[in-house]
Parts: sequence; structure tokens; C-alpha cells
Amino acid sequence: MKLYYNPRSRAAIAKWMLDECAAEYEIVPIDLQKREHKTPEFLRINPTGKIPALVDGASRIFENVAICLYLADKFPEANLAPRLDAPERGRYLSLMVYSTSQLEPSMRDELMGVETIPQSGWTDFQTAQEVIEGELGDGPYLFGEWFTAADVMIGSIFIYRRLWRGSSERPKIEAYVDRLLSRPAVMQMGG
Ligand SMILES: N[C@@H](CCC(=O)N[C@@H](CS)C(=O)NCC(=O)O)C(=O)O
Repeated sequence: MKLYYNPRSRAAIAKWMLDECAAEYEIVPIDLQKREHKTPEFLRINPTGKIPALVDGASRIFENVAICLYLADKFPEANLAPRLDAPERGRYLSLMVYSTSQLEPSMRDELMGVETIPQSGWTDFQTAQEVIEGELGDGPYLFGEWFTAADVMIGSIFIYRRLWRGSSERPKIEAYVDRLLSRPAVMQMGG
């Protein structure tokens, strides 16, 4: 497998997932300044011209959620996702999609001081944080003691927020971020 990657990018999320899977892979460094993510070769892998992208034989996968879903299913021995027929599967898929369809844009609104309107397609960030606090329950992870790819996707967004804004006034989320950051494979940013 090849991961198209730059450490100062969201590709750190896909790398975290690969490392949680103990996968063997090759890093293809992408220089964003040189616009290596806009070349015709790269656009054949990811037509949106963004990283990360993963190539696995004939499979080309872009979008972190898709990459994490793909890897969790490819490496069942890593036990990072409920099986297709497991009752937890629906909630798992929902949280995966929620991470970049609602949580991330709501955080971006908050960081940029933009009002979130009901027509946005996502809630305001305060509500999103309450949703995740509810989903965490007593934790330590979104599925109790079971660390899954949903923690990679949801957790990475809160890790980025701490990086940009420092700790929040939400002890439950901050304790969750602390737990994630103590994992050996956790994403490294900017390194
Ligand atoms: N929703 C995408 C976001 C990917 C993304 O926005 N990547 C940024 C880096 S953090 C990028 O490649 N930006 C370069 C550009 O758009 O020119 C995912 O999660 O994979």
C-alpha cells in the first residue's frame, strides 16, 4: 500500500489508522508547495487534488473516512470495526460519517467565528461537542473499552482543535484527547 502524505496535513489521520492496523505501507511524500497533489498522475488517484490518498493494488481510496473504513475492514485482526452483521455496525458507520460531515465543519465554523445556520447541514460546535460527550458515555472510548476507527476519526478532530486552540472547558473531551494522545500509534502532526 502507498499513502500519499504530508505530515502537516490531514493525511496524519490516515497514517494513524495504518499504524493502529500495524499495516505495512510506503509513504509517498507530497510537497504541497510544489503542488504535487495537483499533477495529472495524482489527480488520477484523487480527483479532488487533496491528501491523503491510499493506493492498494488496483484500489484507489481518498477521503480519510473512506480510508479508515477500508483499512478497518481489510485488517479485521486489528479489531477496529464492528463486523457487518454486528449490532454496533450502524452506530459505527454513523459516527464515521458524522466526523467529517458535521463535527469537522462545525469546528471550522467555531474556529473562524462563523455563525452556523440550520441550513448548513451540520449543527453548531457546542451541540456537536454535546453529541460526542453523550456518545462517549463513561468511555474510555466511543464503544466503551473498545478502541475503533471511529475514535481515530472523531478523536483526530479534537486533537487538531487542541493543537490550534489549546484545551477546552470540556473535561470529558479533554480526558478523551489525553487518552488518545497516550496511544503509541497516535497521529503525529508536523513531524
Ligand atoms: N475531507 C478530506 C480533506 C482532505 C484535505 O482537505 N486535505 C488538505 C490538507 S489538510 C489538502 O490536501 N489541501 C491541499 C489543497 O486543497 O490544495 C479528508 O478527510 O481526506
